[in-house]
Amino acid sequence: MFAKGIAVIGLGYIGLPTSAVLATRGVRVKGVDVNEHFVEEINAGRVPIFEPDLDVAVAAAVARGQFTASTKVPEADAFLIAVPTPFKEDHQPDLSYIKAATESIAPSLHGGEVVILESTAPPYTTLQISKWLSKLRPDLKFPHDSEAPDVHVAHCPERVLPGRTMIELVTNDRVVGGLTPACSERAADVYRVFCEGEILLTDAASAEMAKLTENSFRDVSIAFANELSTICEEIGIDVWEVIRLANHHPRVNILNPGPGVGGHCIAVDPWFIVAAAPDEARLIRVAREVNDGRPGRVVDSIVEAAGMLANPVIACLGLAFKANIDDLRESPALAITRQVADRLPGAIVLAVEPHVKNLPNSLVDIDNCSLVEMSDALPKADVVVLLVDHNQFKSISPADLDGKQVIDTRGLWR
Ligand code: SAJ
Repeated sequence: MFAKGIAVIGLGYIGLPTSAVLATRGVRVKGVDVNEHFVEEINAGRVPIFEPDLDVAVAAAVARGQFTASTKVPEADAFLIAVPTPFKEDHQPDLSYIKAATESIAPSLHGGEVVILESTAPPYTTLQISKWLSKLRPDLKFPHDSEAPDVHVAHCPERVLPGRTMIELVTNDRVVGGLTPACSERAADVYRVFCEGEILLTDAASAEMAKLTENSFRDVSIAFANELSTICEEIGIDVWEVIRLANHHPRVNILNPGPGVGGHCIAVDPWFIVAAAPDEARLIRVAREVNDGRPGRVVDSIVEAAGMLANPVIACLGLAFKANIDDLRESPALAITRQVADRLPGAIVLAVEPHVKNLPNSLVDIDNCSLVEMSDALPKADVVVLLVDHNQFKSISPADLDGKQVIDTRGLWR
Protein backbone atom coordinates (compact mmCIF):
# COMPACT_ATOMS: atom_id res chain seq x y z
CA MET A 1 0.00 0.00 0.00
CA PHE A 2 1.16 3.58 -0.75
CA ALA A 3 4.04 2.46 -2.96
CA LYS A 4 4.13 5.90 -4.61
CA GLY A 5 3.80 7.59 -1.22
CA ILE A 6 1.34 10.09 0.23
CA ALA A 7 1.38 13.74 -0.84
CA VAL A 8 0.36 16.32 1.75
CA ILE A 9 -0.67 19.68 0.27
CA GLY A 10 -0.13 22.50 2.78
CA LEU A 11 2.64 22.14 5.37
CA GLY A 12 1.23 24.27 8.18
CA TYR A 13 -0.09 23.47 11.64
CA ILE A 14 -1.91 20.36 10.39
CA GLY A 15 -0.11 19.23 7.23
CA LEU A 16 3.35 19.25 8.74
CA PRO A 17 2.55 17.21 11.88
CA THR A 18 0.46 14.78 9.80
CA SER A 19 3.37 14.35 7.38
CA ALA A 20 5.76 13.69 10.26
CA VAL A 21 3.45 11.14 11.88
CA LEU A 22 2.89 9.27 8.59
CA ALA A 23 6.62 9.28 7.81
CA THR A 24 7.42 7.99 11.30
CA ARG A 25 5.17 4.99 10.53
CA GLY A 26 7.27 4.14 7.45
CA VAL A 27 5.19 5.81 4.70
CA ARG A 28 7.05 7.84 2.09
CA VAL A 29 5.63 11.36 2.51
CA LYS A 30 5.94 14.08 -0.12
CA GLY A 31 5.03 17.45 1.35
CA VAL A 32 3.96 20.35 -0.84
CA ASP A 33 3.74 24.03 0.04
CA VAL A 34 3.60 27.26 -1.95
CA ASN A 35 5.93 28.89 0.61
CA GLU A 36 9.49 28.28 -0.66
CA HIS A 37 11.00 29.25 2.69
CA PHE A 38 8.92 26.55 4.44
CA VAL A 39 10.02 23.99 1.87
CA GLU A 40 13.71 24.87 2.29
CA GLU A 41 13.49 24.80 6.06
CA ILE A 42 11.73 21.44 6.11
CA ASN A 43 14.19 19.86 3.68
CA ALA A 44 16.96 21.04 6.02
CA GLY A 45 15.17 19.20 8.85
CA ARG A 46 13.99 22.40 10.53
CA VAL A 47 10.45 23.30 11.55
CA PRO A 48 9.16 26.80 10.73
CA ILE A 49 6.39 26.67 13.39
CA PHE A 50 6.32 25.81 17.10
CA GLU A 51 4.45 22.73 18.26
CA PRO A 52 5.72 20.47 21.05
CA ASP A 53 7.69 17.43 19.75
CA LEU A 54 7.16 18.35 16.09
CA ASP A 55 10.78 19.43 15.52
CA VAL A 56 12.22 16.07 16.57
CA ALA A 57 9.72 14.10 14.46
CA VAL A 58 10.33 16.21 11.33
CA ALA A 59 14.12 16.19 11.71
CA ALA A 60 14.14 12.38 12.08
CA ALA A 61 11.79 11.80 9.11
CA VAL A 62 13.83 14.10 6.86
CA ALA A 63 17.14 12.57 7.96
CA ARG A 64 15.83 9.06 7.12
CA GLY A 65 14.67 10.24 3.69
CA GLN A 66 11.04 9.36 4.52
CA PHE A 67 9.85 12.95 4.18
CA THR A 68 10.74 15.51 1.52
CA ALA A 69 9.12 18.82 0.67
CA SER A 70 8.61 20.61 -2.63
CA THR A 71 6.62 23.43 -4.19
CA LYS A 72 5.43 21.04 -6.93
CA VAL A 73 2.77 18.35 -6.52
CA PRO A 74 4.33 14.91 -7.16
CA GLU A 75 2.70 11.61 -8.07
CA ALA A 76 1.30 9.74 -5.08
CA ASP A 77 -1.29 7.16 -4.05
CA ALA A 78 -3.08 9.53 -1.70
CA PHE A 79 -3.36 13.32 -1.63
CA LEU A 80 -4.20 15.08 1.64
CA ILE A 81 -5.33 18.68 1.37
CA ALA A 82 -4.51 20.67 4.53
CA VAL A 83 -4.75 24.31 3.49
CA PRO A 84 -6.46 27.26 5.22
CA THR A 85 -10.19 27.98 4.83
CA PRO A 86 -10.61 31.59 5.91
CA PHE A 87 -13.76 33.65 5.51
CA LYS A 88 -14.23 36.74 3.38
CA GLU A 89 -15.24 40.23 4.59
CA ASP A 90 -18.91 39.23 4.77
CA HIS A 91 -18.17 36.00 6.73
CA GLN A 92 -18.75 33.89 3.62
CA PRO A 93 -16.32 30.96 3.33
CA ASP A 94 -13.28 31.53 1.11
CA LEU A 95 -12.60 28.26 -0.72
CA SER A 96 -9.85 29.68 -2.93
CA TYR A 97 -7.02 27.78 -1.17
CA ILE A 98 -8.90 24.48 -1.41
CA LYS A 99 -9.66 25.16 -5.07
CA ALA A 100 -6.02 26.00 -5.81
CA ALA A 101 -4.85 22.84 -4.02
CA THR A 102 -7.37 20.75 -5.96
CA GLU A 103 -6.21 22.25 -9.24
CA SER A 104 -2.59 21.55 -8.36
CA ILE A 105 -3.36 17.87 -7.76
CA ALA A 106 -5.34 17.28 -10.98
CA PRO A 107 -2.34 16.80 -13.34
CA SER A 108 -0.82 14.14 -11.02
CA LEU A 109 -3.87 11.86 -11.13
CA HIS A 110 -3.74 8.66 -13.20
CA GLY A 111 -6.54 6.62 -11.61
CA GLY A 112 -6.42 4.59 -8.39
CA GLU A 113 -5.66 7.55 -6.09
CA VAL A 114 -7.65 8.88 -3.14
CA VAL A 115 -7.98 12.63 -2.58
CA ILE A 116 -8.77 13.60 1.01
CA LEU A 117 -9.82 17.02 2.25
CA GLU A 118 -8.56 17.61 5.81
CA SER A 119 -9.23 21.36 5.88
CA THR A 120 -12.37 22.39 7.70
CA ALA A 121 -14.94 23.28 5.06
CA PRO A 122 -18.62 24.13 4.55
CA PRO A 123 -21.06 21.34 3.76
CA TYR A 124 -20.69 19.89 0.23
CA THR A 125 -17.12 21.16 -0.34
CA THR A 126 -15.87 17.59 -0.81
CA LEU A 127 -18.51 17.10 -3.51
CA GLN A 128 -17.29 20.33 -5.07
CA ILE A 129 -13.72 19.00 -5.13
CA SER A 130 -14.90 15.96 -7.06
CA LYS A 131 -16.66 18.24 -9.55
CA TRP A 132 -13.64 20.53 -9.94
CA LEU A 133 -11.39 17.54 -10.56
CA SER A 134 -13.73 16.04 -13.11
CA LYS A 135 -13.78 19.33 -15.06
CA LEU A 136 -9.98 19.38 -15.11
CA ARG A 137 -9.65 15.66 -15.87
CA PRO A 138 -12.51 14.63 -18.17
CA ASP A 139 -10.45 11.52 -19.00
CA LEU A 140 -11.06 10.14 -15.46
CA LYS A 141 -14.22 9.11 -13.59
CA PHE A 142 -15.01 10.72 -10.22
CA PRO A 143 -17.39 9.58 -7.48
CA HIS A 144 -20.05 12.30 -7.87
CA ASP A 145 -21.06 10.88 -11.24
CA SER A 146 -19.72 7.34 -11.38
CA GLU A 147 -20.46 4.14 -9.46
CA ALA A 148 -16.92 2.94 -10.17
CA PRO A 149 -14.71 6.02 -10.03
CA ASP A 150 -11.04 6.08 -11.05
CA VAL A 151 -10.26 8.49 -8.20
CA HIS A 152 -11.83 8.34 -4.74
CA VAL A 153 -12.67 11.53 -2.83
CA ALA A 154 -13.35 11.93 0.92
CA HIS A 155 -13.31 14.35 3.83
CA CYS A 156 -11.46 13.61 7.05
CA PRO A 157 -11.47 16.76 9.18
CA GLU A 158 -8.51 17.37 11.45
CA ARG A 159 -9.51 17.66 15.11
CA VAL A 160 -6.25 18.17 16.98
CA LEU A 161 -5.77 20.77 19.69
CA PRO A 162 -2.84 23.12 19.01
CA GLY A 163 -0.21 22.45 21.68
CA ARG A 164 -1.19 18.76 21.80
CA THR A 165 -1.12 18.07 18.09
CA MET A 166 1.46 15.28 18.08
CA ILE A 167 -0.44 13.35 20.76
CA GLU A 168 -3.98 13.99 19.52
CA LEU A 169 -3.12 13.13 15.90
CA VAL A 170 -2.51 9.59 17.07
CA THR A 171 -5.04 9.21 19.89
CA ASN A 172 -8.14 11.13 18.69
CA ASP A 173 -10.98 9.30 16.94
CA ARG A 174 -11.25 10.24 13.24
CA VAL A 175 -14.36 10.92 11.21
CA VAL A 176 -13.92 9.77 7.61
CA GLY A 177 -16.68 10.76 5.19
CA GLY A 178 -16.43 9.59 1.61
CA LEU A 179 -18.56 10.58 -1.36
CA THR A 180 -19.32 6.86 -1.52
CA PRO A 181 -18.73 4.05 1.04
CA ALA A 182 -15.78 2.88 -1.07
CA CYS A 183 -14.27 6.38 -0.86
CA SER A 184 -14.58 6.26 2.94
CA GLU A 185 -12.83 2.89 3.02
CA ARG A 186 -9.98 4.05 0.78
CA ALA A 187 -9.46 7.19 2.88
CA ALA A 188 -9.66 5.25 6.14
CA ASP A 189 -6.63 3.20 5.01
CA VAL A 190 -4.51 6.36 5.30
CA TYR A 191 -5.57 6.96 8.91
CA ARG A 192 -5.20 3.29 9.86
CA VAL A 193 -1.44 3.86 9.34
CA PHE A 194 -1.14 5.98 12.50
CA CYS A 195 -4.50 6.54 14.21
CA GLU A 196 -4.99 4.60 17.45
CA GLY A 197 -8.46 6.09 18.02
CA GLU A 198 -11.68 4.83 16.46
CA ILE A 199 -12.16 5.52 12.75
CA LEU A 200 -15.79 6.45 12.16
CA LEU A 201 -16.99 6.01 8.60
CA THR A 202 -19.77 8.24 7.29
CA ASP A 203 -20.73 10.33 4.25
CA ALA A 204 -18.83 13.46 3.24
CA ALA A 205 -21.48 16.07 4.13
CA SER A 206 -22.03 14.57 7.61
CA ALA A 207 -18.26 14.64 8.20
CA GLU A 208 -18.10 18.27 7.11
CA MET A 209 -21.02 19.26 9.33
CA ALA A 210 -19.71 17.23 12.30
CA LYS A 211 -16.44 19.17 12.28
CA LEU A 212 -18.23 22.54 12.09
CA THR A 213 -20.56 21.37 14.86
CA GLU A 214 -17.67 20.49 17.20
CA ASN A 215 -16.14 23.94 16.95
CA SER A 216 -19.50 25.73 17.07
CA PHE A 217 -20.40 23.80 20.23
CA ARG A 218 -17.19 25.05 21.83
CA ASP A 219 -17.76 28.60 20.60
CA VAL A 220 -21.27 28.70 22.04
CA SER A 221 -19.99 27.27 25.35
CA ILE A 222 -17.24 29.91 25.57
CA ALA A 223 -19.78 32.62 24.66
CA PHE A 224 -21.91 31.49 27.61
CA ALA A 225 -18.91 31.91 29.94
CA ASN A 226 -18.06 35.27 28.39
CA GLU A 227 -21.61 36.59 28.68
CA LEU A 228 -21.75 35.39 32.27
CA SER A 229 -18.53 37.31 32.93
CA THR A 230 -20.01 40.51 31.51
CA ILE A 231 -23.20 40.06 33.58
CA CYS A 232 -21.22 39.42 36.79
CA GLU A 233 -18.99 42.42 36.15
CA GLU A 234 -22.07 44.58 35.67
CA ILE A 235 -23.68 43.50 38.96
CA GLY A 236 -20.47 43.30 41.01
CA ILE A 237 -20.05 39.54 41.45
CA ASP A 238 -16.84 37.54 40.93
CA VAL A 239 -17.54 35.35 37.86
CA TRP A 240 -14.71 32.94 38.67
CA GLU A 241 -16.21 32.16 42.05
CA VAL A 242 -19.66 31.69 40.47
CA ILE A 243 -18.27 29.27 37.87
CA ARG A 244 -16.24 27.39 40.48
CA LEU A 245 -19.37 26.84 42.55
CA ALA A 246 -21.72 26.04 39.64
CA ASN A 247 -19.25 23.50 38.21
CA HIS A 248 -19.66 21.42 41.37
CA HIS A 249 -23.09 20.43 40.01
CA PRO A 250 -22.71 17.01 38.39
CA ARG A 251 -24.16 18.12 35.05
CA VAL A 252 -22.70 21.63 34.79
CA ASN A 253 -19.33 22.34 33.19
CA ILE A 254 -18.93 26.03 32.36
CA LEU A 255 -15.81 26.98 30.38
CA ASN A 256 -13.50 29.92 31.13
CA PRO A 257 -14.29 33.51 30.22
CA GLY A 258 -11.44 35.30 28.49
CA PRO A 259 -10.45 38.23 26.29
CA GLY A 260 -12.12 36.68 23.23
CA VAL A 261 -11.90 33.62 21.03
CA GLY A 262 -8.95 33.39 18.68
CA GLY A 263 -7.23 30.89 16.46
CA HIS A 264 -8.03 29.89 12.96
CA CYS A 265 -10.79 27.44 13.87
CA ILE A 266 -13.31 28.34 16.53
CA ALA A 267 -13.42 32.00 15.52
CA VAL A 268 -14.04 31.01 11.90
CA ASP A 269 -15.88 27.70 11.53
CA PRO A 270 -19.24 28.69 13.08
CA TRP A 271 -19.61 31.31 10.33
CA PHE A 272 -19.70 28.45 7.80
CA ILE A 273 -22.82 27.13 9.50
CA VAL A 274 -24.31 30.62 9.58
CA ALA A 275 -23.51 31.04 5.87
CA ALA A 276 -25.18 27.70 5.08
CA ALA A 277 -28.45 28.51 6.93
CA PRO A 278 -28.45 32.23 7.84
CA ASP A 279 -32.03 32.40 9.10
CA GLU A 280 -31.85 29.27 11.23
CA ALA A 281 -28.39 29.65 12.80
CA ARG A 282 -29.41 32.25 15.39
CA LEU A 283 -27.69 31.04 18.56
CA ILE A 284 -24.49 30.23 16.68
CA ARG A 285 -24.36 33.72 15.18
CA VAL A 286 -25.02 35.47 18.51
CA ALA A 287 -22.31 33.37 20.19
CA ARG A 288 -19.84 34.59 17.56
CA GLU A 289 -20.92 38.17 18.18
CA VAL A 290 -20.60 37.78 21.98
CA ASN A 291 -17.08 36.37 21.63
CA ASP A 292 -16.06 38.97 19.04
CA GLY A 293 -17.23 41.70 21.42
CA ARG A 294 -14.83 40.66 24.19
CA PRO A 295 -11.62 42.35 22.99
CA GLY A 296 -13.40 45.73 22.80
CA ARG A 297 -14.55 45.40 26.43
CA VAL A 298 -11.01 44.58 27.57
CA VAL A 299 -9.63 47.60 25.68
CA ASP A 300 -12.23 49.84 27.36
CA SER A 301 -11.24 48.58 30.80
CA ILE A 302 -7.52 49.15 30.07
CA VAL A 303 -8.21 52.70 28.87
CA GLU A 304 -10.23 53.31 32.04
CA ALA A 305 -7.48 51.86 34.27
CA ALA A 306 -4.84 54.03 32.59
CA GLY A 307 -7.18 56.85 33.59
CA MET A 308 -5.61 60.11 34.59
CA LEU A 309 -1.98 59.07 34.07
CA ALA A 310 -0.36 61.33 31.48
CA ASN A 311 2.07 58.75 30.07
CA PRO A 312 1.02 55.38 31.44
CA VAL A 313 3.21 52.33 30.92
CA ILE A 314 0.99 49.36 30.07
CA ALA A 315 2.37 45.82 30.08
CA CYS A 316 0.35 43.44 27.87
CA LEU A 317 1.26 39.90 28.85
CA GLY A 318 0.76 37.46 25.97
CA LEU A 319 0.06 37.93 22.27
CA ALA A 320 -0.74 34.35 21.19
CA PHE A 321 -4.35 33.24 20.76
CA LYS A 322 -4.09 30.91 23.76
CA ALA A 323 -1.70 29.52 26.35
CA ASN A 324 1.68 27.96 25.62
CA ILE A 325 1.70 28.23 21.83
CA ASP A 326 3.25 30.72 19.38
CA ASP A 327 0.22 30.96 17.08
CA LEU A 328 -0.98 34.56 16.59
CA ARG A 329 -3.79 33.84 14.11
CA GLU A 330 -7.00 35.75 14.97
CA SER A 331 -5.49 36.42 18.39
CA PRO A 332 -7.63 38.66 20.61
CA ALA A 333 -4.51 39.45 22.68
CA LEU A 334 -2.78 40.85 19.61
CA ALA A 335 -5.84 42.89 18.63
CA ILE A 336 -6.20 44.27 22.17
CA THR A 337 -2.51 45.28 22.34
CA ARG A 338 -2.80 47.08 19.02
CA GLN A 339 -6.03 48.87 19.96
CA VAL A 340 -4.65 50.02 23.33
CA ALA A 341 -1.57 51.51 21.63
CA ASP A 342 -3.81 53.23 19.08
CA ARG A 343 -6.30 54.59 21.62
CA LEU A 344 -3.62 55.79 24.04
CA PRO A 345 -0.96 57.45 21.87
CA GLY A 346 0.66 58.96 24.99
CA ALA A 347 1.09 55.55 26.60
CA ILE A 348 4.04 53.18 26.34
CA VAL A 349 2.80 49.68 25.55
CA LEU A 350 5.17 46.87 26.47
CA ALA A 351 4.18 43.60 24.82
CA VAL A 352 5.51 40.42 26.43
CA GLU A 353 5.30 37.19 24.44
CA PRO A 354 7.83 34.51 25.38
CA HIS A 355 7.03 32.46 22.24
CA VAL A 356 7.98 35.04 19.60
CA LYS A 357 11.33 36.68 18.92
CA ASN A 358 10.17 39.79 17.02
CA LEU A 359 7.26 42.18 17.25
CA PRO A 360 4.49 40.74 15.02
CA ASN A 361 3.79 42.52 11.70
CA SER A 362 0.53 44.00 12.92
CA LEU A 363 2.40 45.88 15.70
CA VAL A 364 5.62 46.96 13.97
CA ASP A 365 4.25 50.21 12.59
CA ILE A 366 3.16 51.44 16.05
CA ASP A 367 5.66 53.87 17.61
CA ASN A 368 4.54 53.43 21.21
CA CYS A 369 4.67 49.60 21.29
CA SER A 370 7.69 47.33 21.77
CA LEU A 371 8.36 43.66 22.54
CA VAL A 372 10.21 43.22 25.84
CA GLU A 373 11.06 40.52 28.39
CA MET A 374 8.68 39.98 31.30
CA SER A 375 11.42 41.01 33.76
CA ASP A 376 11.77 44.38 31.95
CA ALA A 377 8.05 45.05 31.62
CA LEU A 378 6.81 44.38 35.14
CA PRO A 379 8.89 46.89 37.13
CA LYS A 380 8.11 49.68 34.66
CA ALA A 381 4.37 49.05 34.25
CA ASP A 382 1.59 51.16 35.79
CA VAL A 383 -1.03 48.83 34.36
CA VAL A 384 -0.45 45.07 33.95
CA VAL A 385 -2.85 43.24 31.63
CA LEU A 386 -2.80 39.44 31.57
CA LEU A 387 -4.05 38.43 28.13
CA VAL A 388 -2.76 34.87 27.76
CA ASP A 389 -2.31 32.34 30.58
CA HIS A 390 1.13 31.15 29.47
CA ASN A 391 2.95 29.02 32.08
CA GLN A 392 5.66 31.71 32.33
CA PHE A 393 3.13 34.18 33.77
CA LYS A 394 2.03 31.86 36.57
CA SER A 395 5.23 32.64 38.46
CA ILE A 396 4.36 36.34 38.78
CA SER A 397 3.78 37.01 42.48
CA PRO A 398 1.45 39.50 44.19
CA ALA A 399 4.60 41.43 45.21
CA ASP A 400 5.51 41.88 41.51
CA LEU A 401 2.09 43.49 40.97
CA ASP A 402 2.05 45.59 44.13
CA GLY A 403 0.83 49.17 43.55
CA LYS A 404 -0.11 48.50 39.92
CA GLN A 405 -3.50 48.39 38.23
CA VAL A 406 -4.07 44.75 37.30
CA ILE A 407 -6.45 43.43 34.64
CA ASP A 408 -6.42 39.64 34.63
CA THR A 409 -8.60 38.53 31.69
CA ARG A 410 -7.89 34.82 32.30
CA GLY A 411 -8.40 34.58 36.06
CA LEU A 412 -4.82 33.33 36.41
CA TRP A 413 -3.88 35.31 39.50
CA ARG A 414 -7.12 35.22 41.49
N1 SAJ B 1 -10.99 29.80 25.06
C1 SAJ B 1 -11.62 30.52 26.07
N2 SAJ B 1 -12.17 29.83 27.11
C2 SAJ B 1 -12.12 28.49 27.19
C3 SAJ B 1 -11.50 27.75 26.16
C4 SAJ B 1 -10.95 28.45 25.11
O1 SAJ B 1 -11.68 31.76 26.02
O2 SAJ B 1 -12.62 27.94 28.18
C5 SAJ B 1 -10.40 30.51 23.92
C6 SAJ B 1 -8.90 30.29 23.77
O3 SAJ B 1 -8.17 31.16 24.59
C7 SAJ B 1 -8.69 30.53 22.31
C8 SAJ B 1 -9.99 30.02 21.68
O4 SAJ B 1 -10.93 29.97 22.72
O5 SAJ B 1 -8.55 31.91 22.02
C9 SAJ B 1 -9.89 28.66 21.03
O6 SAJ B 1 -9.10 27.79 21.81
P1 SAJ B 1 -9.45 26.25 22.03
O7 SAJ B 1 -8.40 25.67 22.90
O8 SAJ B 1 -10.84 26.10 22.52
O9 SAJ B 1 -9.46 25.62 20.59
P2 SAJ B 1 -8.44 25.65 19.32
O10 SAJ B 1 -8.91 26.69 18.38
O11 SAJ B 1 -7.03 25.69 19.76
O12 SAJ B 1 -8.73 24.19 18.72
C10 SAJ B 1 -10.06 23.86 18.36
C11 SAJ B 1 -10.37 22.46 18.94
N3 SAJ B 1 -11.80 22.19 18.83
C12 SAJ B 1 -12.52 21.77 19.89
O13 SAJ B 1 -12.06 21.63 21.00
C13 SAJ B 1 -13.94 21.46 19.62
C14 SAJ B 1 -9.55 21.41 18.20
O14 SAJ B 1 -9.90 20.11 18.63
C15 SAJ B 1 -9.77 21.54 16.69
O15 SAJ B 1 -9.01 20.59 15.97
C16 SAJ B 1 -9.33 22.92 16.28
O16 SAJ B 1 -10.18 23.86 16.95
C17 SAJ B 1 -9.45 23.05 14.77
O17 SAJ B 1 -8.41 23.05 14.12
O18 SAJ B 1 -10.57 23.12 14.27
